[in-house]
Amino acid sequence: MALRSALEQHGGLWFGWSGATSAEPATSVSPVKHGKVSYALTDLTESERQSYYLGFANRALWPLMHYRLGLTEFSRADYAGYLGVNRRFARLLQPLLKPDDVIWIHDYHLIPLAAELRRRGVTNRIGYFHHIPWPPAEVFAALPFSSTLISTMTAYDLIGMQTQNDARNLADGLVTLCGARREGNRVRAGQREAVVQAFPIGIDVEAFRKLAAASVRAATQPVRATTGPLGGRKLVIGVDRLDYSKGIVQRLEAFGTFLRNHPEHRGEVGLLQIAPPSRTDVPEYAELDRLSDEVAGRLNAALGEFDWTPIRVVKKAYSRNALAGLYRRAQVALVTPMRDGMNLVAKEYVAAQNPEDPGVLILSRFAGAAQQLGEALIVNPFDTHEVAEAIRTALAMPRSERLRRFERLYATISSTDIAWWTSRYLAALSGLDVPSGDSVPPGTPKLPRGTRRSGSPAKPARSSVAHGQPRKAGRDFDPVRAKPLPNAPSAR
Ligand code: GDG
Repeated sequence: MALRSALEQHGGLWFGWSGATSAEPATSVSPVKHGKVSYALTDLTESERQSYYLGFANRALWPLMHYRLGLTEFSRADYAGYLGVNRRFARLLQPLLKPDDVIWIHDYHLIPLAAELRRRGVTNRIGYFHHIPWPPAEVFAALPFSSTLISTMTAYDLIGMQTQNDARNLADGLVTLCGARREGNRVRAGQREAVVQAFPIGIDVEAFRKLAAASVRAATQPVRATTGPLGGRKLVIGVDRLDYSKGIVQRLEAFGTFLRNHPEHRGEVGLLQIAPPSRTDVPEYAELDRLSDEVAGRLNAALGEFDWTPIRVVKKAYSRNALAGLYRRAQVALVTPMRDGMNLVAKEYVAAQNPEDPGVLILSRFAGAAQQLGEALIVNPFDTHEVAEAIRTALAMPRSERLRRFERLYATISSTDIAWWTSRYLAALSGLDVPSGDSVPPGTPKLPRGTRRSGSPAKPARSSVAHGQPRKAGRDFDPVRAKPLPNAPSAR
């Protein structure tokens, strides 16, 4: 979604896997134009899907990047498939490139693509963005051929990571595993030099805020349905692809511990976990599917009543509209991945809140988002007791404190929204110096429309960053004194 808006704005060519398989590998690809964007899609063969996508990308790189060595399944055949598909993509893409094209490559499925393009003589500027964590060099080194694979990163001019921690880990890896030299955020290897920098991804805050408010106003079906049977009950929400990195099973256990330790909350609150299945062909995901059912079933049987089910796990995808309304309806969001590149659900939950009566975000310290969203209740997802206590604290939090935290969080997500991310990354990819950092840029924080800062007239929010220009320092903002306008929406 982030890339679609960037491409529609600037125009360009989208190249990638169609998501389908065909019997023979394609030898060429013909772009199809829709508006300002051309799409060049290619199928994989079934054997490429198995080795490249399900195998190396999702059973080796995904767990490794999420620090899960125990789940990392390496096979030489899968690695060969991964390199082969990247080589074929380079062959298909090269004839479509124009000399002044800027090339933006996305995520861990395509790490060696720039190196393959360079081998074919492509000299354009090429950037890479890595959506998931990058582990410390000692963890990455456990992957066979780790030095060869990481060395292909030096074919990029710009490498974008979600956090400074990830950028540091990658730069360390390039130094220790392939003898690169580092100077500030530049890494040199042979004739090449790459900038390695954090670009924390954001969301379209304003659009999501509107979607959530409209969804609750219109009482869309899932919102109505969770409001009905829950009656006056409070709602704790979790939304994640069914993936072991998201900590869903540990979260269910923590909710059970909360109800055991605080029986006065039984019957008063329910956890709704939306968990659309993903990568169902990968055995580790099938096991997670089974385990999450087992844990939810066990806890519901032990703690539930005939008229109250403490945990609902729904394994299907809902519309974005419904999701936005549910976020706004929920008093608490549990975003507790064991490790996550960023986690957009955390940002969506904040964007969706009613500014007059906001809910509380509980956030894992191991989500990239925790580097920016320090006013959430930050927890260690490995500590069931700590998460259980955070649920209690969130449910009991006075409105004044919820407002104070929410205003800071909202200011952060809106000043580092998707337009900020795109413009910063594109500026850096065009060779401009962009200030480093995954914290809020200095400047006046934005608040949801309808909220007015104490002592200052209501005025329209300033637009986000301009390419690499330092922002002017804003006046200090005291969120405790902030007062919403009387006509701000109040319905949850
Ligand atoms: C990777 C990195 C990084 C979820 N359920 C439904 C649904 N969703 C949407 C959410 C959110 C997105 O999917 C999930 O984004 P996350 O960021 O939480 O996680 P990943 O899918 O693992 O994404 C992650 C991200 O890339 C971006 O760089 O933040 O760390 O792992 O937008 O709302 N959407 C709909 N129905 C659902 O049931 N419509």
